[in-house]
Amino acid sequence: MKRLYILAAAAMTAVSMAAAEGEWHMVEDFEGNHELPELVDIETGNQMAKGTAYLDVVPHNGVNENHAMHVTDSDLNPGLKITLALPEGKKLADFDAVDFDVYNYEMNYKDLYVKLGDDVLCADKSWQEYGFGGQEEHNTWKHFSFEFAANGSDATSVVLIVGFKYVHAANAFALDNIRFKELGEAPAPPVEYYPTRNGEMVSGELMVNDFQQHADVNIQLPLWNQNGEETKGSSKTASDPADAKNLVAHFQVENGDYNTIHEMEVTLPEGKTLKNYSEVKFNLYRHSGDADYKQMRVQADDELLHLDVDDSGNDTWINQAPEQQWVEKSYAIKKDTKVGNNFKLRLGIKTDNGNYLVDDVRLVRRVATGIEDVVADGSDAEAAVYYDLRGVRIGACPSAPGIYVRRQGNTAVKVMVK
Ligand SMILES: [Ca+2]
Ligand SMILES: [Ca+2]
Repeated sequence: MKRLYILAAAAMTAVSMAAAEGEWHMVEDFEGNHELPELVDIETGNQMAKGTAYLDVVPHNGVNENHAMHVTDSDLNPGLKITLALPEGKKLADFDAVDFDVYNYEMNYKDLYVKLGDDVLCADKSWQEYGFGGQEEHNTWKHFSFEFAANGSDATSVVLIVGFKYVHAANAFALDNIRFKELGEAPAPPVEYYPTRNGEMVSGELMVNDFQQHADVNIQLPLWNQNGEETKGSSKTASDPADAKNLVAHFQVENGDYNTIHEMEVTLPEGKTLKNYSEVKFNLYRHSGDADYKQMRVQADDELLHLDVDDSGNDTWINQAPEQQWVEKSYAIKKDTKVGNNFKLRLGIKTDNGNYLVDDVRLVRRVATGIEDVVADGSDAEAAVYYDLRGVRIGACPSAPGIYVRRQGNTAVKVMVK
């Protein structure tokens, strides 16, 4: 099959526009004012009679004056219970992970326990995984991080308990740098856009540009200014509001110059020129807010194919289409067009305030539709050629009864076969 080419950078794969990982927010670093946490038994949740939680200076990451919450002299299973105010304007539902640092003074082989609100995030896990080992981990900081199921809670504060099981040590641990991670936007699944049909002939229409070859949204598309000046506005591939797998050209401009429209390079199938086609067709979708009553311009290279004008040739500004629905636009190509096999097709609404989509630019194959066409399409051929009244070539002298057109050289006559 002969292919028609649109000169444009075609992305090979549809890439998902994955959102960035959510941001971490420091919720408690124990450097400012804060309430003293409760010391609780992690088994029972009850306040502990024995033990102390106090603000201490514990150097961290080269900061000698760093403060952390220090737990000493407790009974078994001590946990720090802290009510955390979430960042201003945020609620629990905005977060899906919590992390913090723990300093081990002299605990040996102890398992971490973490509870956030009603959710136990860490319990009965081995110290190798979540906790501290022997002497080699005395006087060291460790970082722990837990995801939690995003819940719909509108709460602006939440209770966190961090503790250790079976702690006997007089000098247990210190807690610092409690952070919450904001939900990252869910990565968008990659869209499988439809394959391009550019160059294909369907129902007598040659697909010139369906924009599918770009295989992604936000690909910049060429524009053209009718006065040869700098173009105003932008045209990019976008997803069809009516069909996410369909890519379209999205033109947008504010304070535009009325003279900037789309441009696409077209190479017709071998041996064809523009006069082999009778119409330019494309689909138009006006977004809500696209300025109404503007002029449509369609041209091939420097040859104007269409401009909205009245019978006297004066410019007219008409409603091009209803908002928010696809409408097919169609513009005739004159038979005597001089445009060749390769040209730049320029089309669009001349507007100062545009927000519209174009898709499926195609050319309708010209067919001889009657005697007039047959005659006008005369050639130097010497042999008689017959056509039916629809302009379809019959070949040899027809045998079926009917009226035909016989063309010989540049002369055509109606003949009747009885
Ligand atoms: Ca600190
Ligand atoms: Ca398309």
